[in-house]
Amino acid sequence: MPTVSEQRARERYRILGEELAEAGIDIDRVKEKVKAFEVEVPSWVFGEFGGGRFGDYMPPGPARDRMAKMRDAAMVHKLTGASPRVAIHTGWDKPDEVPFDEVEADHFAELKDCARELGVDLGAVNPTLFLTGTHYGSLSSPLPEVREMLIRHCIVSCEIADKYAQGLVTYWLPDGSNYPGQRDLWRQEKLVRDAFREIYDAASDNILHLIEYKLFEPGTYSTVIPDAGAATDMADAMGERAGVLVDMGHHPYGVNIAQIVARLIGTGRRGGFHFNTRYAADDDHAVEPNVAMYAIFCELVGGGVVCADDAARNWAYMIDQCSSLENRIRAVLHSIDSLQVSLAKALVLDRSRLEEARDGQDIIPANRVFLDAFLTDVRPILHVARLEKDLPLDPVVAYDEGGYQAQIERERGA
Ligand code: PSV
Ligand code: MN
Repeated sequence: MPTVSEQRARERYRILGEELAEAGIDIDRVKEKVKAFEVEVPSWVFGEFGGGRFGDYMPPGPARDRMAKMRDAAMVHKLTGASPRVAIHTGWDKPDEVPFDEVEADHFAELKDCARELGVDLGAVNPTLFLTGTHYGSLSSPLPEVREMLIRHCIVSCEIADKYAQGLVTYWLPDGSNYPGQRDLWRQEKLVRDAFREIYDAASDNILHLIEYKLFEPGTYSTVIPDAGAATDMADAMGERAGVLVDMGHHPYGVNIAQIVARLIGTGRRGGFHFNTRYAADDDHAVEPNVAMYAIFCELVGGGVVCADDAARNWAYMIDQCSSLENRIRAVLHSIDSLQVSLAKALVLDRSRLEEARDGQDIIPANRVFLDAFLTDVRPILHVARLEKDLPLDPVVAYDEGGYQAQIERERGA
């Protein structure tokens, strides 16, 4: 016997389906795409990383070791059915007893087994290029021994991705400078390019390498890979199996990220996303289903790189957030919900009416068609998709009503 809220969800789905059918949109097809959408969660969101402000405050119940992070990630997947893989950081998720420069791929066998037993798997592998010894840079460090050690670290990360994860490696470098004159800008970039080439040549052909850019932090005057153009250029220089990773929080306010996405897709680049929201002017906050996110999903859907019939066309989708204040599990659940809302909105966009409005060369009608889909309440689609996957209607509510948070706070201490 369906519960009242289930009945209501199905009734609202039926009414919305009739409305969408008038525009020639098949609600069941939209629902199937929403069911198919997957996004990776980062292991680091569940751990002790991200503090540094507010004294030693940490959102309660942080995972104290790498296996506990997998447990939290598995809980998120259990409630959403949408996050079967966990992105890892080689340096943070190695066994504690193994020194950073002695990490080998097989040190990740146990973590993979643990993830699989919990019903998830390892996802993107992130070489950790910003730990001890990298204060003068990582792959562009003026110290050859640091560069060599980190090139090896990246090659090992590729081996981990090949042997124990999905063949996806995502690079973020802390390299940059704080003042004009501090570094020779091109020399610094050249060192990174040469290192990337060495890593690419050493890695198996199965690996997809995605290069992440960031305008600021930790460099305040320059970063070596400041924007999508630089990342694209470096990926092109690296080789065919390299592309660009877009992290929402890494742009200055006002940058049109949807336009960057449109260009990457239009020029046939391989791409990936680190989802978050830009309020932090960095990558800490949970995703909101706002217009910017909707516009991005319109490009991803229109470009056929999300929930594509040909899965090989899909970009890599990951969440990258780690607030020092929010309950992290709840925040990640909220992000996944927000991504599903944004995807569903982009899928109910009446593209033929949009084309007509565009052809009419009038500004406002096209914007109104675009906003029609944004203003559509697509939650009935999400609800029915979840019911059909035996998932709770609202993962955040289900989390708050379940006992997991109290349990981890008890077990792990405040
Ligand atoms: C850097 O700010 C970043 O966005 C990169 O993706 C890192 O891997 C992650 O955050 C954690 O520092
Ligand atoms: Mn990121």
